[in-house]
This record gives sequence, C-alpha cells and structure tokens, in this order.
Amino acid sequence: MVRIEICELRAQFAAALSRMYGAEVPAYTTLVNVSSEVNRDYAALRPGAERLGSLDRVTAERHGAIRVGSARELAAVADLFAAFGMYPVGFYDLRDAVPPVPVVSTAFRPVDPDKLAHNPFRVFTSMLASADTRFFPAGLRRRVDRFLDERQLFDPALIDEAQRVAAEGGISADRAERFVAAAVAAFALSREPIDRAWYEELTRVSAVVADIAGVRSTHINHLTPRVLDIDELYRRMTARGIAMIDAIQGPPHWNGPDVLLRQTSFRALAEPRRFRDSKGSVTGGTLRVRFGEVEARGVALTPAGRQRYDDAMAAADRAAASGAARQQAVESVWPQYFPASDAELAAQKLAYYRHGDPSRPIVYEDFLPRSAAGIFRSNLDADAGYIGGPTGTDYSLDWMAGAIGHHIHDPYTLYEKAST
Ligand code: OOG
Ligand code: NI
Repeated sequence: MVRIEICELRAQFAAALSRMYGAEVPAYTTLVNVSSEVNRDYAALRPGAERLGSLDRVTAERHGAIRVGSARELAAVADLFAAFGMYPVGFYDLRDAVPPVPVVSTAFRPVDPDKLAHNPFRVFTSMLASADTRFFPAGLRRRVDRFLDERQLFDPALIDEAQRVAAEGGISADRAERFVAAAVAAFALSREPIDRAWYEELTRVSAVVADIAGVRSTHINHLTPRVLDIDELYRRMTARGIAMIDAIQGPPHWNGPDVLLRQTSFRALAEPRRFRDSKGSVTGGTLRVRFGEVEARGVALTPAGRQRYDDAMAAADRAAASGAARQQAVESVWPQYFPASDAELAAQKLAYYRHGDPSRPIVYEDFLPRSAAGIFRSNLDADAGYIGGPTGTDYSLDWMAGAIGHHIHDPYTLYEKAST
C-alpha cells in the first residue's frame, strides 16, 4: 500500500486549499497566474534569483490566514495542522497595533529547513481576544463566549484522524485523499444562513469580531502566493485594472538585499452570503471580508537586525503620515539603517546566513505584526477602537502555549539552528 509522508500530505493540503479558494474567489486565480509569470520572467533574467528558495518552492509557496474564536478552537487547529507537519511559531499581539485588532495570533508552519524546502505552507492563525475588556464589555463577552462554546469548527473524527497521522508520521494513500478533502472542507465558506442581528451587533465592535464570532464556522480569509518581484507584480495587477492598496507594506524596494517580508493586497469583491432575520426568514446579501494578498520574502533578521527594522519604521512614521507618503519615507530612511550588501549584513550579524556565508541567506519564514495589522485593516470598513479601561488579561506566548497544550516555537531559535 502506498504511504504518504507528512511533507507530501502538506503539499497536497496546500494545493487542494488553493484549488478550493480559486473556485471561491476568482481574483485569487488571476493573482496566482500573474505571480507565476512574474516569477518565471524574473528567474529567467536574474542569475541568483533562486538564492532565497528554488523556483519550484516559490511557485508552490502559499500562506493562508484563518481566524478562530477561542483557545479550544486554536487547540483543535494545532492538532489538525500537526498532521501536515505545521507547528505554531511565534506570537503576534495585534491588540497593540494601529489600529488595534482584538486578536492574538501565531503562525503554523514547518520548522525544519528541509521540510520548508519541500513545501513551506504556513497559516497565520488569529484567535479572538474575548477576555480583553478594552474591546468586550462583560455582558457581550459572555454572549460571545457562549456562542463560541456551542459551535464546533471541526468534526471530532477529523481531529482524531489528524492525531493518528501525526503519531504515525504518515498515512495510506486512500485515507490521505479523504483526510485532505475533509480538512479542506473545514475551511470552505459556509452556506449556512447568518443571524443578521448578531452579526450586525458584532460588526459594531469590529468587522473582525463579526467575521470570527458572527458565524458558526471558520474559513480561509486569504491565500497568499509568493513573488520574486513584488514591485513588478504590483504594476502588472494595476495594469489589469485591479485596485491594489496604496502601498507595499514592510521594507522598501532598494538596491540592497531584501530583508524580512514585503506584502501588498487588494480588496476582494463582495461575496454572496445568506442571512436570517429575527422572524426566521432567510434572505440573500453580501459580505466583503475576504481579499487577495501577495508577498515577497527576504533574508531573516537577527534580533539586532530586527531592532534596526523597527527603528527604521519608527523613523519613517515620524517623517510621514500614511499611505504612499509613508512608503517614500521608508525608502528615504532605509539606507541609514541597513547596509547595502549581504556581506555587510552578515559581518554586522544583522541577518542569518548558513555558516555565516553571505552567499547563503536564510529566508524569513514568519510574519510582521505591523504589516499583519495593515492587512487586517485593508479589508475592514471601519477600525475597531478601544472602549477604554485596563485590559484585565494577559495574553502571551506562554499563555497561548499552555491554553492549547502545544509548544510554540521561538522563531529566532529556529533561524539560529538553521544557520549553523
Ligand atoms: C491575517 C492578517 C495577517 C499577513 O500576511 O500578515 C496576515 C488575517 O487577516 O486574518 O495574513
Ligand atoms: Ni496574509
């Protein structure tokens, strides 16, 4: 009997999710096609284009984003993703972002360099911070938590099977097909009618809260292809008449090494959803919560390099307000913070290279909280605001690890290990 290893299973899962999302959101298919063209053209013209990952890896590479309501749901996600060799890495507190988003997040991904090279699928996973009294007054929190406690995002049989796969390190081919299909189906957009009054009440707190706790299922919020030249991608999408957000988030385009992560997105069209009113009648409607995003990845920064990045961003903030003006400010301050060669980045220990060799950069595999908050924002009609008062809670990496019963990896430890 043919046995499917976990790495292969992850590649199948990523590809199947991509097919489903392409059928749900046609603009995603356009984005994937344009990304593949940009990658092919870029690799054909640039020797060394594959230094941050082979063309095969980059072309298949995706990250997804999902949002869940509670630690119980996040624990189930952790069990499910472990079957695909994806483990929680890092902790992102988006409540501190501007604008604040009432979630705390981690990213599920492979942690070993050879597994990442095989297929680096990762899912940015956010959990509603319903215990944060700055967003949720006590009465609302109780009703949100009750709603979340009563729903079941995943069939227990799916989670049981996931635990078996993880324990056995693989699965037979015939079981694999069913398992992947069931896992993918758990992230499809539901056709179940939405309680309109409840959804609208939550929307008044934040569109993210309504997206998470206003429905009885979860769904892929976006799937993101990776491109080797995001500036060119931005131009080609704009030329096709797709309105992108006004800036590329993260580090600027410049004539030195790309570091960390650059991302941009466009807002998807409204999608048809069904609503149930207080009298029980069901009508059609639309929601705009899902969108398209694309990213380019650069070399991973050490803690010292990351401090430089944060300092550069703060300097750009001081120099400009927002949007396109800010992007120019980032471009102009950047050279004061980053040397223009891999050799200098390596010599100053600002970035990770295999054996310290500047010709062997280690790619950044994670996310940036500030860009993530920008991505959240790009698909909201209105920002959430604090309603005030102290938080009363203490979400943290350790809290999250304890609450879901899984170790959460520290990204720097992983990069450190990959560099030796
Ligand atoms: C997640 C936003 C974060 C990214 O690429 O930074 C993210 C979400 O919208 O649920 O996906
Ligand atoms: Ni994303």
